[in-house]
Amino acid sequence: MNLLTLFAIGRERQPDKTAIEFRDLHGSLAAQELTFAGLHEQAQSWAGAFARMGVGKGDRVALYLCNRPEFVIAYLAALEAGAVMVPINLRYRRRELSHILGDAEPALLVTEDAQMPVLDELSVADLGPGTRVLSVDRTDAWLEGADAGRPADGAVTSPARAEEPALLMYTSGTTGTSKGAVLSHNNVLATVTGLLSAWAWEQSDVLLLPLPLFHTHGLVVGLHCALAMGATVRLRTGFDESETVDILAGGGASLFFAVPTIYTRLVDLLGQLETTPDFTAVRLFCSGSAPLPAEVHNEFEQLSGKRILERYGMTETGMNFSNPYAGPRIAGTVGTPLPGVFSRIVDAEGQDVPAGEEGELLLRGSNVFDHYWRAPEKTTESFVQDELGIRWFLTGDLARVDPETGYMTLLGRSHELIISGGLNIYPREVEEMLTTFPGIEEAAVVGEPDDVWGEAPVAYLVCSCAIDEVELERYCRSQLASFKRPRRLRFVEALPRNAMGKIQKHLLGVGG
Ligand code: MCA
Ligand code: AMP
Repeated sequence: MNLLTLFAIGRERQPDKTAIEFRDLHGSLAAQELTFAGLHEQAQSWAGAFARMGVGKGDRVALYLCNRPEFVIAYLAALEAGAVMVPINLRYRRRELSHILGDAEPALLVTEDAQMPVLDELSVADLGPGTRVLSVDRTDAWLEGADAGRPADGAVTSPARAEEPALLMYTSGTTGTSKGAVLSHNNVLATVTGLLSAWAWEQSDVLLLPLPLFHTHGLVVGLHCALAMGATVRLRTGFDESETVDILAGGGASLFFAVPTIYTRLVDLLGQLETTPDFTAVRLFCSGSAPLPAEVHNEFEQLSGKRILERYGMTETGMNFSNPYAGPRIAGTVGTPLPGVFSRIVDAEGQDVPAGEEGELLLRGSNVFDHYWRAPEKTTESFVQDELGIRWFLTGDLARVDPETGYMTLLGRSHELIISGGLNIYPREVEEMLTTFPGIEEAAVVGEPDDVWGEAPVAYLVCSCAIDEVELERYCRSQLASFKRPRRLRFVEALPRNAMGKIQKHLLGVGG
């Protein structure tokens, strides 16, 4: 079974039911509704066009699109063609885009007219000679006659086998550039089937989804589970507090998946309302991608009457741990392993620690990816083998299991990763960019606590001359996704270093 056969099960249950109900909250895209059958038909048609353009087994199809039905159509079409989908964060700019495109070498870059100004900044070399750019707003230019290339039986394609790759997902790299995690159909299937049973998905479910489809949370946890179950997704281009409360209180969704920043904002809004909205119709509120502060967890319950289910995942692994659907959901924990996920917590020597003690979390299971794209040494560094020869993935997350409840708490990360509003920022990438600004000699970026975003990047700078902060902010925005730009600058004479010359980041920090 591959992902398409899984989705066919959902579709065939009720082909005429709404699969995607779409609204563009801030832009000008038309509202749309697509049935499962309609979605399938369009995906087939686009797959025909892709195949006629030469896209085949194992080729990469990159999507640089906002949340919109065409994202889903293009994704399914890529799978139909046997291709591997590469989702790209819409906030990425030239530096990030050229790295991903250069590394993935996609045959197609499927985008939209609104992104053309960003893509116009890319040179031919950035884009790669073999990459063809298609806008979903101009399907006339490339979809016409797509059916002409379609065999009589309607099978346009060569879908992949279960062990072949479905997704190439770029995740922030410790080396300053992101690396592509290759996820097979089987890997994604393992997460999806695990979640369908763990969270008791039903065909009648309606998921309100404000999260971007270019990350695992929106794509795999949200879209994939809904397609597999034949449930409806109310897809939004982003998050809007008032619309969310209106839909949820109006009985318009049974499921809501979000990151902690979204719950923080909902708590703020709910706290200001005179009457408590009735969320009875919502059977599950989920949080993940970053730690959900216990006070937000508890305040949300007081204000909404609903207890959030927190879970834990990674791009490389899909979902790993979850609080129970039926059972106590403990704030500050991520619960227990999902079906088919195996975990260990080890000390610095790689020895298992007793329950209650802290160590690095190791994972294995069908959900765990096999390798990073074209980066064998990064793959080797990311796994260890046990005495039975079984490979365990080194998550870099520090964790402890409560000996009484068996629930796991995440304590931090062994790398320097900053998570801002559910989006990852690797300090090294920002530091490298900052030192290309005239006058900045050295830069160290650290995460500091932030009430709304969870963490925010703060830059410590050693400069040879006065820096124009407005100019620097403009430069940061032009070089990297805007969420990565330092929120505060601190000018220092020198960065603290140890005897080896390594920057001692722990000596920087709040007010440091
Ligand atoms: C937006 N901005 C941010 C962030 N998002 N700044 C810091 N951190 C962020 N996360 C900035 C923009 O750059 C912009 O700045 C300003 O906020 C307004 O942008 P806007 O798009 O209007 O923001 P928003 O719509 O309010 O977005 C906030 C958000 C969004 C809804 C929380 O960040 C979001 O969807 N986050 C979730 C991402 C996600 O799905 N992560 C999962 C990946 P300016 O105005 O200055 O330009 S992790 C994953 O998938 C793993 C496997 C897992 O476990 O789930
Ligand atoms: P990504 O690299 O985008 O796949 O993000 C994965 C990382 O997000 C994990 O390694 C964790 O550090 C973090 N993460 C995901 N879910 C949670 C959670 N519920 N609590 C704390 N951290 C989380």
